[in-house]
Amino acid sequence: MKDDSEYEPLTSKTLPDRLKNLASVTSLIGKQSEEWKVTEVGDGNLNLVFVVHGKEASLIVKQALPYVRIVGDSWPLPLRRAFFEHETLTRQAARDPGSVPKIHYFNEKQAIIVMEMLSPHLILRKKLISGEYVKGLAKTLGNFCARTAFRGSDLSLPTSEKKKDTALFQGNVELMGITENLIFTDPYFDAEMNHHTEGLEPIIETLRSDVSLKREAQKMLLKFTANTETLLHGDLHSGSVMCTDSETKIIDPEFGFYGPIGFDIGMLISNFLMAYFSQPGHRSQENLEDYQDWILSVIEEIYSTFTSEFSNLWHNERHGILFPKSLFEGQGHSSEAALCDMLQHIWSDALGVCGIEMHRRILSLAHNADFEDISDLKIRSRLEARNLLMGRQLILERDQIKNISALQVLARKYNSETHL
Ligand code: SR1
Ligand code: MG
Repeated sequence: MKDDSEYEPLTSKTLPDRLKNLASVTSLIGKQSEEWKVTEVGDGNLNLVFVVHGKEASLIVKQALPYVRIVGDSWPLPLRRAFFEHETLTRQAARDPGSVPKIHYFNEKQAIIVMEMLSPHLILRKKLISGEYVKGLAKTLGNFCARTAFRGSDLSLPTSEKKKDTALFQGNVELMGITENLIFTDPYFDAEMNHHTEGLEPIIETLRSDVSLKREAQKMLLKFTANTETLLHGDLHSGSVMCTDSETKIIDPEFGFYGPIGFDIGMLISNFLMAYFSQPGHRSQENLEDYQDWILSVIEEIYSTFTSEFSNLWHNERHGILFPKSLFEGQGHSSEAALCDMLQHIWSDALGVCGIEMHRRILSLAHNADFEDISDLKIRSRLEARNLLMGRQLILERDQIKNISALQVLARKYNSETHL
C-alpha cells in the first residue's frame, strides 16, 4: 500500500502492510512486520486506536473513521479531524514540552497518527473510578492549561501568526459543531440523541424549564463561537489524560479550536467534580471521604498552579499585542490589575463551562463512566442529581462564586444533600 493511496480504514491485519516501509516506525519497532502484534483498543467515541507491539518497543496508531464511531455511518465526520489533532499536538508539544505524546508519523490522507505508546499509563477516568492517587497530577494539568493558553494567545504570539492560525482552526467546523450542539445546547431540551438515567425526570424538568439557565448557557456558547482567545485542547476531560502513579500526559486534542481561555480548565474541573460526586457509587464508606477530599484538593491545586503559571508568563513572556509592556511597565504603570481582570474573566468562563459540561455528561449523548458504571440506578440518579444542581448554580452564579474555596464549599454542600 502506498501512502498516497485512497483512504482505507485499518484493521489489525492490514496495519503492518501500511506501516512496514516507514523508517520512523521500523526504527522503533523493527522491520519484521510479520512479527508485530497488533490489537485494536479504541474505546472512545470517534476513532480507531491500535497498539502495535514490536520486539523491542510498542507504538500507538490512531486513525480517524469517516463517521462517529459510537453512532455509526449515519453520522459522517470528516477525516480532517486527524489533521487538526496533529496540528494541535505539535503546538502543545512546543508550548508545554513533555506534556503530550511524541508523534512519529502523520499521514493526512489516511488520517493516521503514529505516536508514542504511553505505558504503563492508564486513562485518568479509570484511575479516579478505582480510587487511585496520582502524584504531580494537578501540577502537570495546571501548567498545561496555563502554558498552552498563554502561549497560544495574543498575549504571546505575533498577531499575524495568531490570526493565520485562528483562520486555519476555523476549519475544524464539524468538531466545533459537535461541541456547540452536544455540550452547549442539547442538555437544555429534549434533543434526539439525549438519554438519561431513569428517575432523574423531576431534576431535568427543573433545568429545562429554567429560561435564565438556557440564556446563560447560550451566552457561554456565544463566547465559544466568538472569543478566539487561544488555541484550546477542546475536549479536556479525564478520558483525555493518561497517568502512571507519578506521570501525567494529555492526549486526543482533535477538538482543537480557538476559543475562550477558560474552556479547557473549566471542562477539566468539571470532570474532577463528576469524579467527586460519583465516588459513593464506587467505594465503601471507609475510603470515601479521604478520596473525595483528595479530588477536591487536586481541583484546588490545578487552579492555583494555573493562576501562578499564567501570572509568571504574564510577567516574563508578554510579547504579544495584548496589554503590551510598552503600555504598562514601560510607562511606569503596573499591569497587576489588568492581570487580575484577566484571571477573573477566565475564572468566570471556566465556571460556566464547568456547569455546562456537568449537565451534558448526564443529559446529552456522550455520558461518562464515572456515573454510567454505577449499576444501581437509584444510587446513580441521586448522585447525578447533586451534580446537575451544582452545575446549574455554577452557570447562573459564575460571577459571584469568587474562588476555588467557594467552589469546594459548594461541592461539599451538594454532596451532602438529597434531591431525589
Ligand atoms: C459524538 S462525539 C461525543 C463526545 O465524544 C468526544 O470525546 C467529545 O467529548 C464529544 O463531545
Ligand atoms: Mg477524545
